[in-house]
Amino acid sequence: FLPNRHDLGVVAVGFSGGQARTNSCPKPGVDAAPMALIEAGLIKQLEEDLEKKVTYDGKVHAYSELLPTEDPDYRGMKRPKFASAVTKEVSEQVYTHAKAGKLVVTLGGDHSIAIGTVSGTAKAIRERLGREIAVIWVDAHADINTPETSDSGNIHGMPVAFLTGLATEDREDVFGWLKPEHRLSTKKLVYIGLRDIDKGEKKILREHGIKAFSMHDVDRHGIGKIMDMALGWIGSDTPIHLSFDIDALDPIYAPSTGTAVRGGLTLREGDFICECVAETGSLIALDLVEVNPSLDEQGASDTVRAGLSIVRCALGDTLL
Ligand code: B3U
Ligand code: MN
Ligand code: MN
Repeated sequence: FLPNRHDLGVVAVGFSGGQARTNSCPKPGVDAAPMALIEAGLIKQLEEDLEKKVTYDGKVHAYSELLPTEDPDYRGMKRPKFASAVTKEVSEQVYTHAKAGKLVVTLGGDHSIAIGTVSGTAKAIRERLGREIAVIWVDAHADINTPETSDSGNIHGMPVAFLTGLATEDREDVFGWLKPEHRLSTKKLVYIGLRDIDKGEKKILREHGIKAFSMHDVDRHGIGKIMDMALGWIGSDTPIHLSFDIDALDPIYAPSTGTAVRGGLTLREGDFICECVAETGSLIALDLVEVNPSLDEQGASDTVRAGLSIVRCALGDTLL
């Protein structure tokens, strides 16, 4: 039932509007990540070392044609119209690949783009296989704020709320385009790596019984046991969308990211998560987000290299 594991669709999303500090001054750089990853050899490695067939339009999409003339805060969200328009477009791009039976790799961009990627695969897999997807969200943060619980108004802290329907909006130009077929069940969501969660988010996680493995859990059980439990929760033969925020890794390994939090996963733990998902044979999509090569110049190449490793491991690169 799964996509052909050797047939990849790559989407490069140069979008940083989901972590705007102010309307006029977003924290720049995260939109440069796809090019940095590709220049470091990502596509080449997939094609040559991993022998994948890669469909890629050769572009890093900036979606500047979607930039609204005015984009005032709405329900506390910053740049809501632009983020909505971009993620809607990403959703259609990802949907097209997934519907055609491809495993979709999306290079971000900030994590708001997952509103597009997950909604795209959820819809495609429903139509193609009549199945609900599961999502493994690897991140220091839960990204499950609703517009009302968010302190920052940054949409990259909200994608999971919109995807699960915990946040909804009627306005078509502010995520109202998200329909039931795009959505993800809170029961099919598993977090790994959490260590910086807002008060409102904790309440949401608790009240909805969402499965979450924090760094405390990783320390207690070890990453091997965590992966057994995470995959056990999802159940075998369930299509898996892996959304990997590079800030899940400890800043020692991935310093170049917008909101680094100490005490994270080691590089090996990050790779191991991806290898375990690859072994299931159920991976349908991978997002790699929040790499920001312009922050911490020294660490940028380490961070890009860590990102490359994550992608290779998720796509089944093994030593033997
Ligand atoms: N929870 C905070 C911080 C945050 C979430 N995601 C990132 N940072 N990268 C917020 O803004 O919602
Ligand atoms: Mn994130
Ligand atoms: Mn994060």
